[in-house]
Amino acid sequence: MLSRKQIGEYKEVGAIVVEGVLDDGTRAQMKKVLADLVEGSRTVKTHDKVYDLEPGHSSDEPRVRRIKTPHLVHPVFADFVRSQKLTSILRALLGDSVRLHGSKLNLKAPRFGSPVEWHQDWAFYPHTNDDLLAIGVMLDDTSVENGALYIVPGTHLGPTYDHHGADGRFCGAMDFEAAGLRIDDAIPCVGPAGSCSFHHVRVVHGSAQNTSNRSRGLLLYEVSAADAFPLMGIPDYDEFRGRLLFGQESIVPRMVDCPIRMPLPPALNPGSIYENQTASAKRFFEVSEVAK
Ligand SMILES: O=C(O)CCC(=O)C(=O)O
Repeated sequence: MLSRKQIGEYKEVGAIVVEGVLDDGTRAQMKKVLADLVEGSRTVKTHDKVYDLEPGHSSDEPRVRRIKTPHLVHPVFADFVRSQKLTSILRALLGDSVRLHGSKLNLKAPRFGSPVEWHQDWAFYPHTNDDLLAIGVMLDDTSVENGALYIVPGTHLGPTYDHHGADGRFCGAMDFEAAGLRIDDAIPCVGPAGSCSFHHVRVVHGSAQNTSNRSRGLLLYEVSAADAFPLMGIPDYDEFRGRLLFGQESIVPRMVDCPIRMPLPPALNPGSIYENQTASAKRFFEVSEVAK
């Protein structure tokens, strides 16, 4: 499924986009499940185990920002991450044994879908080695206008930046300018619906508000080499084991020397990244009145 060139690009840039990974039938099924979930949010008043809500959400006008852990919400999302096409790509990028770390589905509805401030996933969940990545499954045609994910090439080989701009507490966002990064260097992960982006756990990324009249659904799976162990611990070992996608489990963590900052003290506003980032002293992406 992946050429040598694509694997080389992933290693050098820190991200690639592969078209045609999700078939139209499964995508239609996912969109239907999603539409039903959004409809079901009319009775939901505040963030819960399934829903993360946009500001202004109401029963008359449901505004859902994220479906949390979709692989636990509906089998269509649990099955796809184990599909043959996807696992063959993961094998090429992460090796023969791979575990699911987590999943989320960020919606970005037309006009008001929220931005996600610049960050590195590694700042949220450091492991004993950095063979981790996030898969972004594009449920819609994705362009700059409807809020594509931007990455800064090569940053997966650099420092782990401070994500503690809330009086020293973790806030899930970094100071892009203080880090010496330039917006002009960032590149969008765009593609037709059914494409998948694969971004390294240490690459700097973020995305703007959806300013178009088209939705932008991005189904994210976070995955790791099976011998990468989370430094924040394993609350439930049986649950951890159950997330092995393929290959062999191991109790021998592989350690590599790479820069780590712990997400501690924990976020003032716990919950999703959107909530964590509200405590950040600085914001880089604009939010229009309609989205406030
Ligand atoms: O939905 C997006 O555009 C960005 C998602 C992301 O980086 C995250 O949720 O960690």
